[in-house]
Amino acid sequence: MSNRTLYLLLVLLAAACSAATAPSPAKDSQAPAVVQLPVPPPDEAAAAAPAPDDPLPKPTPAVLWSRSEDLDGDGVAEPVRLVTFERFDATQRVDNGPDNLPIGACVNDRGDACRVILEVGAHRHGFDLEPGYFGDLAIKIIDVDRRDDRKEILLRRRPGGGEDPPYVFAVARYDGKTLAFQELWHGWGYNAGKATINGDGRLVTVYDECPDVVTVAYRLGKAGLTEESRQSVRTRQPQDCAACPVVYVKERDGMGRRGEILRDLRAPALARNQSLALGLPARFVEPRGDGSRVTLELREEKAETTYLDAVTLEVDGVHYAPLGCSGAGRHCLADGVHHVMRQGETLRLTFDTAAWRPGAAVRLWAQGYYVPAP
Ligand SMILES: [Ca+2]
Ligand SMILES: [Ca+2]
Repeated sequence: MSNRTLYLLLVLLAAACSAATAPSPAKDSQAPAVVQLPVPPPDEAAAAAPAPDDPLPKPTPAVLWSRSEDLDGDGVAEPVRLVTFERFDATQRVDNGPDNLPIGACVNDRGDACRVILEVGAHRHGFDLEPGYFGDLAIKIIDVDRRDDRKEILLRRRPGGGEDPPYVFAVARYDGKTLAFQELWHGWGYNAGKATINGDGRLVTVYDECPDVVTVAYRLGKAGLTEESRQSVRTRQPQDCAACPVVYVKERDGMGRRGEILRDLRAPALARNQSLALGLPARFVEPRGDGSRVTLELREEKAETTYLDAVTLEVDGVHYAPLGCSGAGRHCLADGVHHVMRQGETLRLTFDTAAWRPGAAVRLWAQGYYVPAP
């Protein structure tokens, strides 16, 4: 018999004896009968009666960035940190600019978001990064208005699930009592997005959405940044832009834009099979019976006409045709018969695939071309 079994047996015997021999005293009116119990070996004592406040080791966040800055203008510097409990790939992408943190992508089992926490003193604000090849995060202290004593924090992120995604900005402010976090509007366009300040209380973002450039000016006030103006100026001819149908995937909370397909294939002679990696599959692959379902849309948003010969979805190396395609069909088979999409038109496609395996790559393939329409 082990020590443990012996101990439990003795406890049970002691309890049974006390119940059988002693009339139960009214609780709290009398001191309870003291029963001597054998003391179990120390390791078993811990297992049998864990202390209720037994502290579990707390995970320590990784510090991605830290500074000491007087943000609220009271003459005392606040500790400012960006921390995370996630793991990051520290490979720095050269196209992400010199001021970004060395974060190539965040790595986690969920595969749909990485949580980062901005700390100013005891105040915290958590926000998500979209992991992926283009995932990015940059942070710096800025002074939007040199005439006040305060400083602000500019954060730049880049959704990693698409291809050549834009840069997305947010501004955090600390007034000594609260930490406010404000997302700014962002446009689209390959690698688009710049934010500038010159200390006069304004912050300006510029997005090159070829053929137009969108400039948004904000003014800093008590309630944060308020949009002051938004201008869209045509700077190039549509036929000079790399345009093509935009790919959206059906996610839990709507359609998520993922990039473009048939990029740069702007003439019949350039027709070929081209693919777009669809990152963050955890967001859009729906379990369905023994398999999975993916729903996506191709939208012709620009002044052009797309000629789509065939579309397939590749999951884990296997190509799937859209539902409703059995052999021939305008966008089902690469046979020179095209599905034609004009500006404003959408083609919704559903794919039933084998069960998705976490970590498997998902890629959309399209055969075809487009013709710009000025
Ligand atoms: Ca301060
Ligand atoms: Ca200031």
